[in-house]
Amino acid sequence: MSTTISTLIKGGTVVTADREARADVAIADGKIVEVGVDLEARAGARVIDASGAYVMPGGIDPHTHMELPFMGTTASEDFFTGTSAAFAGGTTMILDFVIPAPKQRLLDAYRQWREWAAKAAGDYSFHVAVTWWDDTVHEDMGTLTREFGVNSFKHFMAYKGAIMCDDEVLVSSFSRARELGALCTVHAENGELVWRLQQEIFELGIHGPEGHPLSRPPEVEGEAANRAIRIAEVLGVPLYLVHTSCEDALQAVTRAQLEGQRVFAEVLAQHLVIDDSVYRDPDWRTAAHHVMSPPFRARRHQEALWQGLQSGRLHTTATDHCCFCTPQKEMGKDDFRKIPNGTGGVEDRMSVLWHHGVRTGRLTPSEFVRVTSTAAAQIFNVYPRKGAIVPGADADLVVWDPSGTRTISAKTHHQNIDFNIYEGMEVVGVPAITISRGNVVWEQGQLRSERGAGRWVDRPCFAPYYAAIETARNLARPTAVVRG
Ligand code: URQ
Ligand code: ZN
Ligand code: ZN
Repeated sequence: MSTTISTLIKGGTVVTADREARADVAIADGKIVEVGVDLEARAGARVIDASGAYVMPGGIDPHTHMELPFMGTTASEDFFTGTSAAFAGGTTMILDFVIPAPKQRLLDAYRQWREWAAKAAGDYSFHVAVTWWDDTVHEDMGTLTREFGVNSFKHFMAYKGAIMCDDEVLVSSFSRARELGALCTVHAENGELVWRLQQEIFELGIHGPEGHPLSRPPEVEGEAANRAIRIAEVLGVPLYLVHTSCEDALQAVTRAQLEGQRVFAEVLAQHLVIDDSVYRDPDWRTAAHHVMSPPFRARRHQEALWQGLQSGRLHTTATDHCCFCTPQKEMGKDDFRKIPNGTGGVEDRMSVLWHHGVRTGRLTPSEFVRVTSTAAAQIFNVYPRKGAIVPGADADLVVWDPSGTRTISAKTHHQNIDFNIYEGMEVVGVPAITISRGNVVWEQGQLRSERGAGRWVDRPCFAPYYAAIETARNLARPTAVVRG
């Protein structure tokens, strides 16, 4: 049965994670149906002229927090406005987070987040955070993997007194993830040290946003990264570190990877290009708007992160898009510990990475596709449905104009936040057209997103693969020689 091609993207250079070549892309019923040279458009099909442009898989942002209730307020970006802004930046799928309150059933929290996300314009999936432990958590993790398409569980090692996991929770949850073949992800900062440093710094009389990075030095992230990696190693589970922000954490990741441990790591676009001088800005609002965790670091960490990305030790890029407007940030006007942590950027990630990554020669176009889309699809097991340009894949595509320019600004962005951490940054490389499951949702500066058009994306577990590999690895370990 020949499918009726609805859209034909002609004349572009198709770029995937492993190659770039001149090719046309035919779309029907929301799927890619053919990729080849000089494809013919059927009568009635829309033809998109992509000559001079790249045709890439739609971006996947593996780390966002739309409408997150956090630190006494709720993030200002919701699932509709956030996935719409993502389209404007070339991103067609987000992986967000269900974050249960301590003692809240994971399943109840999951259902709540699914209700919130029903308004999404773009496709989405959820990591589910384990913020406490008892038998119901053990049970719900199983139900979420078997019946609800969840294959990743998040652990915050920071945020003491709120959602922080101690080692007991980490060990219980990582062990359960191993049984299920699910992936463990961590926010690696030592929450006890942060808590102590926050008190000491505040008592010294430092109450402004400049106190925030002082309470979360790189060592605090390095310790937690190493601890999570070692726990994962002993338990024989793969691990994914979110927002790796400094050399200290990257060194822990590098050591483990060199020893053959399966450790994936993510870097945020903003940590690659913004440094900690923002906290010394005389305008309180500017400094407060950059309060996120881990904080922006001294410039020397950025080169290490770029090297990590170029060498493949950092696999994915994300944004941790968690927006709080100025009045919300002012909740911490007199106490930096009360400034809601989070920054935006879901609309800017791909242009920032193209401008600072591809145009500087740090990344090839294919590496750009890998770190903005394909790696996340593969790690979280939605490839090749997502992150690929092959027949059968969802028609999530971006027609990328490598010479288009944009000056990033809160005055013109589509994100629901009154500040932009990249304010004034001039970038070269912009999405001309974004296509979500075959629908043109962004074209020449016009958003055509539709409330509720986004779909939940199931993510199957890896059980047979990881369990087998890790078991083999553990069995291969030299057994201790007990001397008589
Ligand atoms: O820690 C996170 O990832 C969430 C709560 C967003 N906030 C942040 O500062 N990164
Ligand atoms: Zn985090
Ligand atoms: Zn986050």
